[in-house]
Amino acid sequence: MKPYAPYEGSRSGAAVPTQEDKTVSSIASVLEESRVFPPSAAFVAKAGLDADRLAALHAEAEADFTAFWGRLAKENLHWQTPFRQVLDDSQAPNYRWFADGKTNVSVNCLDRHLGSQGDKLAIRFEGEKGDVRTYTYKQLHAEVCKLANAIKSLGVQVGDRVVIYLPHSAEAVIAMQACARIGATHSVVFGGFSASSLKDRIEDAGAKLVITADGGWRGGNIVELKKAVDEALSAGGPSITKVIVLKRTDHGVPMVAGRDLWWHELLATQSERCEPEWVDAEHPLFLLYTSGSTGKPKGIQHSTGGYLLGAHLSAQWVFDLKPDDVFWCTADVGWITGHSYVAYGPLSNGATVMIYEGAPTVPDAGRFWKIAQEHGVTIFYTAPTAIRALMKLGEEWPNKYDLSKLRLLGSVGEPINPEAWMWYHRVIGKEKLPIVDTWWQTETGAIMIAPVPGAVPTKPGSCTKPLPGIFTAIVDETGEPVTAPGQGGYLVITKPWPSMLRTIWGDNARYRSAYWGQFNNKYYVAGDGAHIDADGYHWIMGRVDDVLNVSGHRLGTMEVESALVSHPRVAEAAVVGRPHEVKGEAVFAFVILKGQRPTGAEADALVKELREHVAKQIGAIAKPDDIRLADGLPKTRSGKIMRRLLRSIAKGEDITQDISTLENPAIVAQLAGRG
Ligand code: 6R9
Repeated sequence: MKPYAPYEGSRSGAAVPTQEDKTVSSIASVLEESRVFPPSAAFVAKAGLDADRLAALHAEAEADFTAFWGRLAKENLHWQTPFRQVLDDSQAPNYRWFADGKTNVSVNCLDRHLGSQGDKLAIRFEGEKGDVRTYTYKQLHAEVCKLANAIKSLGVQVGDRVVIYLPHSAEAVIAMQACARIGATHSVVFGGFSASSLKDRIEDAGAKLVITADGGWRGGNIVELKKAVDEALSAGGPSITKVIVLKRTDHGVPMVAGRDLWWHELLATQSERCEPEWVDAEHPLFLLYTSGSTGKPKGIQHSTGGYLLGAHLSAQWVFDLKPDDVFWCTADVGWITGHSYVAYGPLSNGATVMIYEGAPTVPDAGRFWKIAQEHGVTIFYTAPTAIRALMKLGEEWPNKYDLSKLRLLGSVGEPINPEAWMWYHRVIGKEKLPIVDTWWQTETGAIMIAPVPGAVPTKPGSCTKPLPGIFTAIVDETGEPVTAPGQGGYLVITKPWPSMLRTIWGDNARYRSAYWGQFNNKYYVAGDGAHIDADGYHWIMGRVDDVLNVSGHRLGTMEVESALVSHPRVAEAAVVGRPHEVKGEAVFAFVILKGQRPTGAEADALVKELREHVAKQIGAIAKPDDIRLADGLPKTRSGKIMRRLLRSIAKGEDITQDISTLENPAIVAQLAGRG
C-alpha cells in the first residue's frame, strides 16, 4: 500500500487504513520525525504544571481514575448540589458522570469571577471592518442575563433546543451562555452552512427558537444569515416559533411579523439579573452536528458537568492559563473548538478571550498579527490549514508586527506537517515558544492528547501523549493492542472520561454502533488511524472512515455525494479526498450523469453548476475542488465502488492496483482523464 501523506511534503505521513482495506496491522510508519524540542527553562519556571506535578496527576489517575475525576470536579467547579456518585457505568457505553449533582455552566463561567475580577476583560472583540468592543466579566454577565430573560419570556423552557446561527462574535458567546443559564440546550450552526443544512439541523433538533443576525462580515462581503434562516423556515420548520435577530450589518432585512424580533429591542426592557437554572450534571448543555460516514450529520450531545470539567481543566493544563493571559483561539464558535476554547474553557478559568469576526487576509495578510499585537495576545491557537495559508503569504507579514507578548502557540483540527510546525516555531514562536499540537474531536468535548507545555518536550507532527485521566491505545482489527513502535492501528480510548459525548441526539443505537460497536463496547473508537513511537508519542495519521478533513473541517463523503445526486442531471456520484497543500484534503468528485455526457464548454458550465449546487445544499466548505464527469464508476462484481482506486486517480497516480476484478475495467482510463 502507498504511504498516505495528508498534504504534500509531509514527513509524518504513514499509511492510513481505509474503509475497504482495514488491514491496519500491516501498516507501519514511513518517515519519522526525530527532532525534539524541550520546553525552555524560562517557560518551565512559570508553568502551572511542571514535569513533577504532571507525573503526580498521571499517577493519581492511573491508581483510580474515578476518584481522580471526582476530586477534580469537586475542586474546580461550583456545585449547587454536590454529587455523591462520580461515574455510573450501569448503562455502559451510555456513561453518566456526577449524575446526582446539580450545577450551572454560566455560573461557573461568569458569576464566580464577579467578586474577584468583575472589572477584568472577559471578551475583546474585533470585527472584520476594525470595530472593537470589549466586555468586562460584569458586563458580559449583565448581557447574558438580559438575553436569558428575553429567551425565557419567549416561552423557552429547560431542555428546549435553541439554534444559534450567528457570526463569530461576542454575541454568539452571549447566546450560548444565556441558553446555559436557563437550561436550554443550544445547537450552534456554523454561519458558513447553507439554508438547507440549517433546516436539517433545526428539524433534527426540534428547536423552538433561532438566534441569528441580519448578516456577518467575511472576506469583505456580507454573509446573509437572516436570508438563510428565512429560507430554512419557509420550507417548514414547524418547531420554530420565534427568531431573534441581531443587527450587525444593518443592510435592511425583511422581518416576519409575529415571528422575528430584534435583539436590541427585546433586550432593552430586560433585567440584568437572571437566576440560574440549576440543572443535573447530565443535562444536555448542547448539541453540535458533525459529519460521520453516512449522509446524515450526527447531533453530538454533550453534558453539563462533565463537559465543563473537561473544557476547564484542559484549558488550564494545555494552555497554562494565567490571570493576565489574552487567549485567542481562531476557531469559529460553530465548531467544537470554538465551544470549548472560546465560549467555555477560557471563561470558566477567568481568562480574557479574543474574538475576531473575519478572514485572516482582510485587508491584508498581516491581519492576524496586527490583532495579536494590538490586543496583546499571549496564547494563540489555530489550525494547520491557517498556518500553511499564512506561511505561503510570506514571513514579512508577521515580521512587521510586535509579537513579543505571545508565550504559547497551539494547533488543532488535523495533523500538522513538520514544515508548517517548524515555520510556526521559527517565525511566530521566534524559536522560543512551546507549540501544543492538540488531538481531540467534537465527540471528546475537550483536548485528549497534547503536550502539557511546561513538562512535555515536543516533536514536530506529534500530539505527544494523553492528558492525565485519558487512556488511549492503538489496536489492530481484532482489538488487540499494537505493541511494536511505529506500527499503525485504530486509535481508541480505553476508559470513559467526563467530557465524552453522551449520545447522538435521537439515535442512541447509532451512538452505540458508531463509537463502541467495532470492539464490542470495550473501547471508544475515534475513527482515526495512529501509531505510537518508542517514547510513547502519538502520531495521528488521519481518518479511517469515509470522512474527509478539509481545512480542518470534517466532511462526510456521503454527504457530498447525496448533495450531488440531488441535482436533476446527476445519476451517481463518488467523492474522495485528494491531498491539498493548504486545505490538507480537497474534495474530488466523480459524477455520472443521466443521459448524454456533455463535453467542452457545456461540460465546464455543468461542472460549475454542480459546484454551486453542493454549496447550496451543504455550504461553501463542501464545494468540490474537482469534478470529473464520466460514464461509469469502477465497481467490483458485487457492485461496490472501488474508492481506493478513485483516490489513486484523484491523486494523479499511476494505477498499479489489480483492476481485473472490476466489472468495467475500461472505465478506469476514462476516469483518469484519458478516455
Ligand atoms: C477538535 C476537532 C476531529 C478530527 C479527528 C482527527 C482530526 C483533530 C487533530 C487531528 C491530527 C490533531 N484532528 N485534531 N488530527 N492532529 N491535532 O477538530 O474536532 O472537527 O470533530 O474533528 O480532526 O481526524 O478525528 P472535529
